Amino acid sequence: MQPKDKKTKAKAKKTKPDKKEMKTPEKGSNGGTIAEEMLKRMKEGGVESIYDRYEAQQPQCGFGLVGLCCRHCNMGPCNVDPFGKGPQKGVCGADANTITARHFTRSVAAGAAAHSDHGRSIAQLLVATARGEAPGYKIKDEEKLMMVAEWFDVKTDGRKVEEIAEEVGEMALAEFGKSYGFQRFTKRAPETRQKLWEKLNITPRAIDREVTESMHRTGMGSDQDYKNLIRQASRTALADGWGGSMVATELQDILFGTPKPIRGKANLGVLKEDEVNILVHGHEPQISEMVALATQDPKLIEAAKAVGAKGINLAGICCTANELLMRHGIPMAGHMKMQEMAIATGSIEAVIVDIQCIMQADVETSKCYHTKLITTCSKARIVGAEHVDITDENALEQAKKIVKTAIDNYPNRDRSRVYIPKDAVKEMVVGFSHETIKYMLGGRFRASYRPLNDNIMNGKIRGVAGVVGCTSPKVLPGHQPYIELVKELIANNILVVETGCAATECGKEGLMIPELQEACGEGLREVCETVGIPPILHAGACVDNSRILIACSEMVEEGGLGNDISELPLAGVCYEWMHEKALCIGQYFVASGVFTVFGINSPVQGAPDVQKWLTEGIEEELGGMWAFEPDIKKVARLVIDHIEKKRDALGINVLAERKLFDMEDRRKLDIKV
Ligand code: NFS
Ligand code: SF4
Repeated sequence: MQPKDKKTKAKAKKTKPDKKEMKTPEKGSNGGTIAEEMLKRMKEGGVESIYDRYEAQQPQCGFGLVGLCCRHCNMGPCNVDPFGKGPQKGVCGADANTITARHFTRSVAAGAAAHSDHGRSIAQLLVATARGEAPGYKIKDEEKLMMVAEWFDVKTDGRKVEEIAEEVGEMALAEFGKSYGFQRFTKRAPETRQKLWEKLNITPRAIDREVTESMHRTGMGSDQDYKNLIRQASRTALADGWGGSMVATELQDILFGTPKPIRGKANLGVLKEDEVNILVHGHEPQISEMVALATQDPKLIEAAKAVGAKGINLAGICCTANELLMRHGIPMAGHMKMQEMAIATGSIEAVIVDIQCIMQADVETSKCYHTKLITTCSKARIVGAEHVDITDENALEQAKKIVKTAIDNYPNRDRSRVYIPKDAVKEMVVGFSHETIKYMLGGRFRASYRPLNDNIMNGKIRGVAGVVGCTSPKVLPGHQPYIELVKELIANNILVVETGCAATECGKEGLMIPELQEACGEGLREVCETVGIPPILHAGACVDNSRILIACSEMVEEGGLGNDISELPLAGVCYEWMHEKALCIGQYFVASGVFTVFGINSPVQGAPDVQKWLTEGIEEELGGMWAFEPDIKKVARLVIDHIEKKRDALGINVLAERKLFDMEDRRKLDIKV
């Protein structure tokens, strides 16, 4: 356990959110939240947690927190004093604006690299599957394959599915490294948006090129104009949102099926006392899909029974969990911040990890129990973990081996140390891909966003909010800002779409069920009841934010709500942002015209000009902008006010009032719209 020093604790408090403001009442058996309960048990058992390590880091470096630390060359590291007393320039002369903007751009590039490299591996898998080189995988959604083929100008007439899939996979791979041209999926954006990107010269080219150029421009002695740097951050982020992430989402749908509404369960209570518990954690569904298949192997189920277990129970953590849940209803144990808590139930035989958001600390936590931590991806090995290399060619075979390892480990479980909080399990309905939303709104024969647009125009639904992204230890146990936020939004008739760990957080607290209509404002409730959707829609993993982009485009295309995404009454929120991927998502939403609010702290706070540019000036250029707001109540207010501002600009607030008058008035207004 980490030593705690009262002084540092006192200082640290300043950076943490205000308790009273954010407390929500989800209770564990000891009266606190489930997280508090698990953390207490971990502490008592001498098991270190993410919060202990966070506390040990206090006070965190003030320069780093506000973006004023540069170590891009060896004349540094250099700091700029945000209070104006110490140095205002690095050794090379770089000022606060340059340092923060460079740092921001590098973070965006790292985020784009992570999502997009994930997309690349899916494209490689599609090619291997089409060539028959990836046993265990198959093409599950031919309709989507044909749709993507059309975007990629791949001929489909008279060709075999495999031929088409191979070419689509090759074309997708070319999106990463082609020498000329732009991301093909950008053509799915509204025309007005495409023209704006063209004018600003930020239409993304090859994905790898944008990441490389960002790394180049942010090195010592290159780009030193913060607005110019942020433009490159936009182009790189767009290469992810309308490129790498969209490739990942669409090709995963082709290989594993496009999600449809399905019931599932979430929270630590999904773990079973009498079954072999296997956790899959990470982001690449090609690995967890094979593990899921392996757990259904009758021979392995028999083997589990032979060691005294009733069966094999698979559960997920992080985005891998979202992927499995929305395609198969496989339960979700928790989000990023809960990975150690899941291990600390003492009930996990194996944690199978692939890439991203996997804490090195999991090695130590696993050692406190009988749990085996197994890495599977050559891109992400961890010292102290067992490594079983999984490739497209050997995935199913290796997955079976790992499942067998977990089964063999079951007799080593120390029952006296098992604690699964039983009440901690909630039902949720997931799988709202944009195709599903469209279908549910419009019906089988005329899938369409028309009913959504109409209900936004008539004011029953005020607008839409995307609530996405990470969880962070900077939000203390017992505080659930996402929960507070989404409750406030639906009460104000705002439809919420969620992805990533934010979605997990709300799902595990029982907020993703149609019955939640009770908590909605009247208009939203009426629409949700009629259409049969929950007011908080689970749209998938973080790469699936690309689904939200497409939904936005389709809303514009449907008509009545302006000519561009920036005119729609919508906003994005990522309160507990943690990973660089979140910053990249934020920037591609802003560059797509969306007002985007991040919580906790601003990464560019140390440079007032950059902060002002991102939160004000950039709106003139892009139609979207950032806000950084630590108070969750104010976050909700910002979203609601923004949505009303957009409604006013569209003239639909007027329309809603005057509709009560007579037909004459309506006719006039209809023409206006
Ligand atoms: Ni997104 Fe998913 Fe979670 Fe954040 Fe990590 S799991 S890709 S990065 S922490 S939402
Ligand atoms: Fe310092 Fe400039 Fe080098 Fe950064 S690039 S470390 S500010 S000298």
